[in-house]
Amino acid sequence: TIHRSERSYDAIIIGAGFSGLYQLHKLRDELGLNVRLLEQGGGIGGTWYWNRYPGARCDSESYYYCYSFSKEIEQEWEWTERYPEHWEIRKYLNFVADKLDLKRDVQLDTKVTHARFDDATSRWIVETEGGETFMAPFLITAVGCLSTANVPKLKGLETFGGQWYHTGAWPHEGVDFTGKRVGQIGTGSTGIQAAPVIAAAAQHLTIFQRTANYSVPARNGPLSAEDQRSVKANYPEIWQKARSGTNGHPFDISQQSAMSVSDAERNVAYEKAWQTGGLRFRAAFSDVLTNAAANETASDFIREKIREVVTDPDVAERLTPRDHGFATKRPPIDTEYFETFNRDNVLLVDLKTEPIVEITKNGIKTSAGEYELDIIVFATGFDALTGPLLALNISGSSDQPLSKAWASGPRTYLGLQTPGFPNLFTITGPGSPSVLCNMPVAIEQHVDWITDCIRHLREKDLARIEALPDAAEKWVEHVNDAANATLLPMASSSWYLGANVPGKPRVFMPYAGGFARYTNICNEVAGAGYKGFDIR
Ligand code: NA7
Repeated sequence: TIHRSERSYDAIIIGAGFSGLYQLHKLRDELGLNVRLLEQGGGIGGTWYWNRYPGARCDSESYYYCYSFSKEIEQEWEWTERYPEHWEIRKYLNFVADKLDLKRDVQLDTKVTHARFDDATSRWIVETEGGETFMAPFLITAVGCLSTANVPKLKGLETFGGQWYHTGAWPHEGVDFTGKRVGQIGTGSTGIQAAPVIAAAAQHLTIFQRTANYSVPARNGPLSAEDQRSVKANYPEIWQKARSGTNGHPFDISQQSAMSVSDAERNVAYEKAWQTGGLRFRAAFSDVLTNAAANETASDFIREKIREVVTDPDVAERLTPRDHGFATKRPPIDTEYFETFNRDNVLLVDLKTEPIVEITKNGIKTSAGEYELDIIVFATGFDALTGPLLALNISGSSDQPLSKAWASGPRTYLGLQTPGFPNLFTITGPGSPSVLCNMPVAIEQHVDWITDCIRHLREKDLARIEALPDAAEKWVEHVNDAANATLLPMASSSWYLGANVPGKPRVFMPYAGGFARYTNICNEVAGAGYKGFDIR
């Protein structure tokens, strides 16, 4: 049955963040396609539409956490701080969308509930919560990697008498912490950003920590006019550097092994990197992420810093990470995180020694007793990478559900396509390097590749492209090999492995072989007529 509301397009994009907006621009303005972008939020911004928790800020530096495809945008836009806060990123994306007149093809408040590939017509049929149906030969997901909130299923949460919030779905009107007793669960990147800001506003903050974490000072601050000028004059080199490295950040990683220098020299290098701050700390030596002994030197340096900053030795001890090496989980960066534990109104609860028993009407009960709270903040992360895709209820050729194809972990080719799901492209999908990269640089590469691929198909009058099972098999193997060449799979509680979500298959999901290497592989595949894909 054909519904009156059924509408046909050349391509449907899901998600209006960095990925979806750029993909819309490329397909519409370069290929001349008729495109509809569906977005569940009430505004554009993707992840940054939802992540408005106190202290929410990007860990990539503002001058390169942005698009590189337009010189005009690059020159016109002015960032205010070294790291952009959530509102500034939304403002930027709105600026870009207005400039390129993207919003007329973006449909907000539209949640996709199902997407099904119709073999007979080689088209995707997309259904929304509002009962609309959209059809297009190409479906492109731009749903992000860290967009499906993970709220732990704690006994009694429904009985809690106060308010609770997940950081990734923060109320737009904000939360007033004045005079409140707040409990925060989680000490990942998000919790580490939020805690100092909440502590400053609330009457009292109790931080419930399961795994102690490393963090490096962000050293945030305003950008001077001089900084702006110099960045704008040097963008070609900045982007060139970002694209030719391992992680899409335009800074050099030292060529020197941490094990090739004396203890004193090593400390000088780490101290300098500590003062520089942010994700650049990792770049102090070449082998921090590949050599366990080298990694231990970085870990030790930070452990020592924690002991220096935190005045109560017992609290410092509980804050000291021991069960994983620095940056084997995504390394947080902070503004006065460890200092926060020196405040009189902040208490650390170590869930390794006193696990949560249940949530009560009055607060959180651990094995050691009850903590009375007015507000609980879940900084408990996301069902990363696969979560947002599985939530779309995608079924491919022969009605095969994606959940079944990925039952034992995601299996993609290049992170961009999955066998059995023709004409479906997954921007920043599992098996791509995106989450280990400065995201916009990775996104632009994915989108450019997808656009070239669709251009190729249309020029050759081809209707269908599908990753071959064998190519995906080999890619998954390569993703595993690349991960095993690093220390990253060793952090057993990492979301890279899906370990933060109970019951999720433990598979190392991101491609850790390096961004430049990944780009070369993608280009080779395309250059060889889309090797590893079945094209009809
Ligand atoms: P993360 O990095 O996944 O951190 C989540 C935190 O929440 C982490 O400390 C977890 O402890 C903790 N957590 C998760 N579930 C529970 C339960 N059930 N009980 C207690 N504590 C729990 O998420 P973020 O939002 O901080 O950051 C996500 C990414 O966003 C980040 O990596 C950047 O790329 C941007 P655990 O370590 O698992 O023991």
